[in-house]
Amino acid sequence: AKNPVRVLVTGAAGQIGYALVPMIARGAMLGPDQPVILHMLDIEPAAEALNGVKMELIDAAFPLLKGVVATTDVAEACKDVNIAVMVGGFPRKEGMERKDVMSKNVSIYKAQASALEKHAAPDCKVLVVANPANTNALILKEFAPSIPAKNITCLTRLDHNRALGQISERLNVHVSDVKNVIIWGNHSSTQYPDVNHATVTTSGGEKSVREIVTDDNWLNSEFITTVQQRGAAIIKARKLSSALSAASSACDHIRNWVLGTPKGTWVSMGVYSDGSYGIQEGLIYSFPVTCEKGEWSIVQGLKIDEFSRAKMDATAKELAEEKSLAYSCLN
Ligand code: NAX
Repeated sequence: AKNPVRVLVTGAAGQIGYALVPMIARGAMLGPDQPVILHMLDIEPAAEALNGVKMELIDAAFPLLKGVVATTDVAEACKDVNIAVMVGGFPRKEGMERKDVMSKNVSIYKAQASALEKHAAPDCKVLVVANPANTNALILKEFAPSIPAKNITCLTRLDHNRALGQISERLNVHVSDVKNVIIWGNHSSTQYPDVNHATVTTSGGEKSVREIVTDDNWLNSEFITTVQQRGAAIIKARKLSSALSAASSACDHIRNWVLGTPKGTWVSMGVYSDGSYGIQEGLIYSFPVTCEKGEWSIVQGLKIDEFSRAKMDATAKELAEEKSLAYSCLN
């Protein structure tokens, strides 16, 4: 039998945490034959609720779940973890300045970077979910210099899956027959959901989405804004932000990263830019990637038209601004 993998979930007493931990314990993240030990971290005010989640995990009697650590101690939470899913953070509250929210998250991610660096397994893979996800991941990278930059990523897979979902609804095809959309940039409303390379599998073979969706106007405007604004639409409907879809996408992100992407398919991940597609180095930016043997690589050589270029640069500009704001919080 395989040795258990230790998976950290921070903010585990929150709503995404509550949806995510059972998925991990069922094998949705690492596969149906991979035992796991869950490490759950939250802060003191949520300690009792966190313990309640631990009780429920025990009560669910998951065959793959070989242990549960529930703690408010960051060092204990990070001890020997192989995967870290960072969901905990400080949410923006009404009337708060952007800088104040950034400042809170910078200090959280700075401290948790050090804890991961000291206590996690040396090859630990990190996924940041908490917003501002790209910039939190960047801070984590800066303050955990011994963790390879390629091991630190942020979640844009939810946006990617939302884009697949919109195409599938529009064409009335199954979502698993749609692939190779791209989310470029920031996990924010400036993200650019790009369908120029996306395809649909039909009875007549693989066709480009541009070819099948003849309404360019829909693809160039409503499709993009629907994906960009989907988080807000969920809040409006549920009075709570996305949780099950965020949790499921976090599992997809790690599963593809660790176990690979299918041949001919790419996914979107927020990763440290190496300058590909003219995106400045030093930002965590969402790119199309394929994964093999536990490593992602950015899909190269895609043709970028002027419309896309402008949108890709606009979201990079926002990330550069977030980065300066984050750095100004360090002083
Ligand atoms: P909740 O407020 O329900 O849960 C957050 C949890 O984090 C709480 O239990 C809180 O006590 C805990 N926490 C706060 N500070 C912590 C710290 N320093 N260490 C450990 N835990 C800490 O929020 P939820 O709806 O679960 O969302 C979590 C985060 O995901 C938010 O930042 C949210 O904005 C972000 N999202 C990111 C998405 C993405 O695609 N990247 C989509 C969904 C979601 O909006």
